[in-house]
Amino acid sequence: MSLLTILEFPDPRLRKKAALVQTVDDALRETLDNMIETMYEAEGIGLAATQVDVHKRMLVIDVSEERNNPQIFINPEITVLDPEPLGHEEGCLSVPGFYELVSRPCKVKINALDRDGEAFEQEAEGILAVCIQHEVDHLDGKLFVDYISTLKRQRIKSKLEKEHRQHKTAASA
Ligand code: QAP
Ligand code: CO
Repeated sequence: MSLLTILEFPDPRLRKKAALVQTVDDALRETLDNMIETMYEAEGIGLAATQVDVHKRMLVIDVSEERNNPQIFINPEITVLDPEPLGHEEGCLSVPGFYELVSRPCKVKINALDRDGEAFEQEAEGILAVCIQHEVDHLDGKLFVDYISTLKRQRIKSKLEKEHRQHKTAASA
């Protein structure tokens, strides 16, 4: 297994729309395993393929306390079961160090394929519902910062751009 590089906002590649997965094969499973390893190493609860510059509709999530329940969703489709807004403080491995309150439907159903390419259906509430909606947004080129004010988003963008410049300078010094 190997760690993948996580793209950071405002990288334009985070805005690409991911394509449907046509076949679930060993190569795809290897990428998914690398995504799970990358998510654990970065101490995240969710990671979408878009974030590692793979523009296929798949994502990994582990919202368990013990960090031993990785879930894979290939070609996920969300149906809202209860539109009642649930407000949750969100962060993102692609927006490191920033957290903002975002409201989303509180209960959803997900239809997806598992690592064997078998279709399954799952209902989600609470943090899992938030996380799945956040990750599926990535596959459509959307980030949680798109839900906050332009001013806040601009501030986050400037701070991360400054960090990225400093890292580049440090690397070449
Ligand atoms: C999406 O986000 C999410 O800034 C997954 O320094 C987040 O795993 C869904 C992370 C919150 C629901 C609620 C962020 C790690 C992880 C950071 C993540 C950081 C280190 C974010
Ligand atoms: Co994210």
